[in-house]
Amino acid sequence: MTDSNRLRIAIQKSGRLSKESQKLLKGCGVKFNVNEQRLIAHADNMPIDLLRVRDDDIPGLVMDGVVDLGFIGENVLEEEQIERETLGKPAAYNKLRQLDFGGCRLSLAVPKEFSYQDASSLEGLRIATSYPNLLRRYMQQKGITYSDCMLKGSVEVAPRAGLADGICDLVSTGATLEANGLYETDVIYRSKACLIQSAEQQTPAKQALIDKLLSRMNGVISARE
Ligand code: PRT
Ligand code: ZN
Repeated sequence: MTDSNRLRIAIQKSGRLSKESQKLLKGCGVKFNVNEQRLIAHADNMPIDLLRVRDDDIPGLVMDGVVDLGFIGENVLEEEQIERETLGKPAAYNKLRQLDFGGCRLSLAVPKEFSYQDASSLEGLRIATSYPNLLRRYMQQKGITYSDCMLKGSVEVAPRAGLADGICDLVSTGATLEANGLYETDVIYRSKACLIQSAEQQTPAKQALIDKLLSRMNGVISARE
């Protein structure tokens, strides 16, 4: 049984957001030790439990009210929100703040040989992506018809493998696109990590703890700007 008096915070178990999320919480004075084998880490000095999960699970855990707070990339958050709205599942949350890590962009990219003039050059292409909802939203705004090819990984090799004409994937330095003979044509979404809270009513004690953490977080982040 989980103790509902303790604040539950979901963080990525391992990956690009994991270390920075833990560092930020520690900077806010939360004392905890992570055991790599364990799903939950209990804070020693505050009534806080950290749930260590795949990043893709974090928006749903917050939107379903299973956890109170979550550290997540805006790209994953918004993709899941559109997905849930389409399926009629709970999709509400409050964004407490954007964070100063996890920066990247979701971009369209095509092979070097492809001649691109503007977004209409993408008409009729098959595009490989792990973000079908954000891609659809962008293409609808531009009035472009396309087909998609859903891949959870190795998106950047899809054109060379003959699975797709182009891709829609996350980019930070651009080295992965370059290494795969692709170039970026359209930035469709700019993302950073953010802290979100469940839309459910909190007890006064839990809300006071959330407010305290947020105020400390604002201090930590502005001190490192
Ligand atoms: O295991 P789990 O499901 O939790 O992790 P994951 O593998 O799904 O995610 P992870 O850890 O790779 O990324 C987590 C979050 O970090 C993403 O959702 C983004 O919000 C953020 N982020 C920031 C990035 C990048 N930068 C990034 N560069 N996520 C992925 N990439 C990948 C991109 O997919 C591509 O393969 O890095 C490659 C491109 O990088 P460059 O530098 O070559 O352009
Ligand atoms: Zn993931």
